[in-house]
Formats: sequence, structure tokens, C-alpha cells
Amino acid sequence: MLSLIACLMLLAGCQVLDTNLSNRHTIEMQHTNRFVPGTIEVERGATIVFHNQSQIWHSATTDPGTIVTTEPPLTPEIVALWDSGNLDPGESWAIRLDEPGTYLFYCRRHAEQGMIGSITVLE
Ligand SMILES: [Cu+2]
Repeated sequence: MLSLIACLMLLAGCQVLDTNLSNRHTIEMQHTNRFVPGTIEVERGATIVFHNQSQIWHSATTDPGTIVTTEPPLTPEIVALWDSGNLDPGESWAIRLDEPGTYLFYCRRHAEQGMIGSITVLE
């Protein structure tokens, strides 16, 4: 009986882990000055991890003026800039997105070269 309970607890633990992992998405910052993937759709509450796998720094930065949403509009708090700061090679930075909408972001260093992306958080 004890071993059965232990088994069930293990299974429950695995499920929790799976759920968390499936709602976690990594966007790579690549040496080609691109976010990969550049466009993703995620569930509410997803954690987005930006990982710099290149040899130079990048950022993941939003601009309130570029955020596109459906009704109701996002509050100023949510629209507030998120900015990873300068991520050095090998560094990661994460943000959790709870509000539906489409978030556009760019790299402050390479936006003009097309290093931009978008995350759509589904209803
Ligand atoms: Cu960059």
C-alpha cells in the first residue's frame, strides 16, 4: 500500500512538472540578430525565457506604443515597459505573461536590422 501511494505521488509530481514545462517557452537570441522563434502563441500565464546564445549582447524590450491588444485594453501597469536589459552571451531572462494580447518586442541594439518579435497570449 505504501508503495502504491509513493507511486501515485510520483505520478502527481510528474504531472505538475509537465504542466509547468508546457507553459514555458524559450526564445533564442541568435548570432544572426534574430529572435527564434520570432512569433509565438502561448497560453495565459506562460513564462517566456529569452536566452542569448550568440556572442554579443541583446535585449528583449517592449514599447507601449507597439503593443496591440483586443478589448479590454491593457492597463498602464501591464503596458509598462519590460526590458531584459543587456543580456550577455549565455544569459537568460524570463517574464510571465498573464494578460491576453499581442506583445511586440525588439532588441534595442538590432531593431533596425529586423530583430523584432511578437508574443500572442491567447484568451
Ligand atoms: Cu540584438
